[in-house]
Amino acid sequence: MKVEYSRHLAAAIVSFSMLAAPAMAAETKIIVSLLDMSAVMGAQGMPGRPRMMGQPGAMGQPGTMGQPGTMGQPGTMGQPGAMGQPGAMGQQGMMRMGMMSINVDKATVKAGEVEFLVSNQSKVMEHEMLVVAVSDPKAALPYDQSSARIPEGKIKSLGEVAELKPGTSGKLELKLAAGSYLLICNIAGHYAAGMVTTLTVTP
Ligand SMILES: [Cu+2]
Repeated sequence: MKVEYSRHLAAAIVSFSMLAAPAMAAETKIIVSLLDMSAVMGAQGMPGRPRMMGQPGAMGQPGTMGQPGTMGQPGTMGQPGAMGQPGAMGQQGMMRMGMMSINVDKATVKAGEVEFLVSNQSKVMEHEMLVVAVSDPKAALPYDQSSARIPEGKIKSLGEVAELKPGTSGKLELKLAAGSYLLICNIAGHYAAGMVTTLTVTP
């Protein structure tokens, strides 16, 4: 009986230590959040962006942004249809400063299999995520003003989670070599509105 007990105890210790150990040989996972103001306002007090919409009068009508679904209705943004139209973005400092964004839970990962778990946290808008290999992450990507998009033929896109509806999510697995990458949303106007972030892959 004593032997039996010890064996169970040993098994318990082994399984506990496996639980406690860092995930072995598991591929790297990156949690990617696609955000706009509807996402931010929907999650009151979201860490990192508490005051973005807190400026009185910034949106013309304080309070209207707190109600899900108000974005995208003509007039509530102060400029009917301003979002997504080429040229409308970037003329207001606030819009440039994170009106839309891509957040990652880690900005540096090791080379190898990487799984992107992408969730569109918008309440009202489609977003997507492209993984673009770049030589210089600080250099601007080629940009087509007329469509307000990155011409995808002129960049090295490795893959994407395309056109996620509000509140939905998707996955993308890539084998990434060491180097610099950008994650972008290439829905019209969204890159210019801030939907770009850097991912560094180390050897
Ligand atoms: Cu987007």
